[in-house]
Amino acid sequence: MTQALIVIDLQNDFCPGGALAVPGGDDIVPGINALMEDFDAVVLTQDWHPGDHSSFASQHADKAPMEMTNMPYGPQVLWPDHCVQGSEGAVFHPELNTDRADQVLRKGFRRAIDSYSAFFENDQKTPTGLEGYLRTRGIGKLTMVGLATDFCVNFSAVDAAKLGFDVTVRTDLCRAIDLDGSLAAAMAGMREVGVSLN
Ligand code: VGL
Ligand code: ZN
Repeated sequence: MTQALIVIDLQNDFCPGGALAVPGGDDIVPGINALMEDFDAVVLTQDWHPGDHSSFASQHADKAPMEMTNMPYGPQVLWPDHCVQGSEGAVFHPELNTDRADQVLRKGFRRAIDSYSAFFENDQKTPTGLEGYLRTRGIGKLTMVGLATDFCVNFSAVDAAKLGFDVTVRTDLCRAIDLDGSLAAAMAGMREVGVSLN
């Protein structure tokens, strides 16, 4: 079966020094570059928000980063401004081997909807198109790595498993935000839908 490595959001803003830095986010880059050798296909995802994105706390009066709000599609964490389209923070980590990528999938570009998952936006029904890309290439087995374990990796892995892909998350090549128990919840949620956690 054709296998793809899906590298989630390895961008400057999620690495130390970035706007939404994930602790140790850059430590995983060499291991991910090495792992690319083992795959038929490599897909990179890129968080790609307009400057006035509704997931930014700065767009909500009286809200601070990491607080919750209610969106028409459900509860949403409010983040510091990050991965703004065309900004340095949205660029991939400089050491990531982007040359090896067959496909770069941008997500979170609609102002009104966040998109943690590489497959569906946070309304859980607007597709990004990645499912079609993978299926039309005959790819059935996915390995996921990147940032952050408990948000974009988690949502991508759960959606992929629900869509019927065989999914492994290499947790040693992921790093977490871990907000109010989100990492433990993510691990349990991924296990529940049959994601292999290695
Ligand atoms: C992410 C929060 C906001 C992620 C993206 O890549 O996990 N987290 N946007
Ligand atoms: Zn984002």
